[in-house]
Amino acid sequence: MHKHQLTSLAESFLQKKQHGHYINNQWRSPEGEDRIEIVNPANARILTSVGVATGQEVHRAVSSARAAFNDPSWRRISPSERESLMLELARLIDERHESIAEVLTIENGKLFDQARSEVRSAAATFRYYAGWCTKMEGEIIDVSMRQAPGKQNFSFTKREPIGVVAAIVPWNFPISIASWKLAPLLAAGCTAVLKPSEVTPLSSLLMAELFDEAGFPPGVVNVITGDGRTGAALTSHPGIDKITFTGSTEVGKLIGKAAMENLTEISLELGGKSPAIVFADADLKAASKGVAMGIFRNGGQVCVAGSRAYVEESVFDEFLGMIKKEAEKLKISDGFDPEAQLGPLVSDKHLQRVCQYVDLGKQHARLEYGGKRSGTEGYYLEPTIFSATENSGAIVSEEIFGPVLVVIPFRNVDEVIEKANDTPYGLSSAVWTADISKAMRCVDELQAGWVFVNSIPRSDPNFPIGGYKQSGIGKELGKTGLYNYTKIKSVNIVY
Ligand code: TXE
Repeated sequence: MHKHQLTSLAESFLQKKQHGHYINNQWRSPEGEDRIEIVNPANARILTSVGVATGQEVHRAVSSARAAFNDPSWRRISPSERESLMLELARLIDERHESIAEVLTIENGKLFDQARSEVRSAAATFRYYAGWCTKMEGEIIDVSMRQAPGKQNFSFTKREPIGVVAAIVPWNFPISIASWKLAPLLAAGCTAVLKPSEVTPLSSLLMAELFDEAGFPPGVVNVITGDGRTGAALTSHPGIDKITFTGSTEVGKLIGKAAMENLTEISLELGGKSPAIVFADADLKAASKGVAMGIFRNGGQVCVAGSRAYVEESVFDEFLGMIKKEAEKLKISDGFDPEAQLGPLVSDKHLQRVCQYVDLGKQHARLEYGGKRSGTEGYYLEPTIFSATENSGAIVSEEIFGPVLVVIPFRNVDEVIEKANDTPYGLSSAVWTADISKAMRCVDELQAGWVFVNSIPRSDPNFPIGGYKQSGIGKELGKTGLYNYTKIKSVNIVY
């Protein structure tokens, strides 16, 4: 691993042998016996451990969020004061971004530059939603309810915070996904229990104290650690008003069932198998760079990764050659190597899973590039490219969540739209073409929550994200993301 001089904050944080839960603005040692070891994926060394919040601890965190929600110091705070708290939080995140990014690179393996942008983008998301605190609106509505002679209706709706939110986050973008949930829910006036992934809880724990420092009252944001058991205890807790989850479709369905038991509202951002469509008339150089970045960025551990590239037959061989060249150029190394372009996968378990897909792929597709582990320590995999003629088989239909691309030829727009839509997922898509008519047909007919034309899919705080079909329920970010955390009260006054 490349040498990197850690900031003193990250260094002292990482020296702790064990981390507790952050409840009511206080650190609490884990009560149960279970511990989860956190491993550096770049060298497989154990960093530290965290607790697995028990039912009792989950209850304490939910109760603390409930008490904070009911407390006038939060409930009656003015929108502009809430805005100031969020702006201060964003400032603190920016100020500490180096330290949070260092911890993120060490626990997740991602490139340090990308970890820094992730943390800064979280600050930007808090800043964006800070602006919404003062812009919450209801509507005045004309109704026809009959009243006694001389009496009239005055009807309106008001938006209220939904209440206590359980926010469950995966390991691929722990800080930005946490901000996609915490920023809008705080802007709406809710309180939260955040459960980061058991694989990457440290960066969220390092960020936890900033809420206190920014001036949020105790209990507004609580952070508890644990695995699926903690997640299940949290999502089935009757004191939760809303669950927001990002993770696998499989767990999303379990959460949906748990939510129905208590009729808790849910937003789910789940898996994807997103197409990248390249027409022969596209700028092939830009498209090959875009397609490569779309699947190899963050080691392909991206929910919107373009893992199926459909390439028009007449340029198929040429484009495949270009993509292979892009893969060849990638320097595989740990996140602190300033020249690294592809870091390790997040864990040994995940590497094994991705490798199984590579083995399956060899049975029905042609391995064009990569496919092997790289280096002598850590969880590195070469960028991997398959070509296939059939639009089926595990590597074409299942989410791999690694740097594995399958390239498939097509003849015309009808065929490619049918192939691209032939999946249970519908999260994202990319289309590369110089022909606006082809682009607009794809925009209209692709069954995906995101369509990016002539660029790789990228997020923006003001740009809603969320899947069609089995890629999820609801949207995050933008105004829609804010309204996720509100409920509408309809009021009629007779006068
Ligand atoms: O996800 P999980 P994992 C996909 C991707 C990846 C696969 C598995 O294909 O390879 O999922 O990753 C918590 N009730 N995505 O195992 O299991 C868990 O502790 C409540 C796509 O990390 O879904 C963690 O905090 N919570 C995705 C979170 O759910 C439960 C990003 C996600 O874990 C729970 C990540 C339960 N029963 C993985 N079981 C994307 N859309 O970006 C687990 N959890």
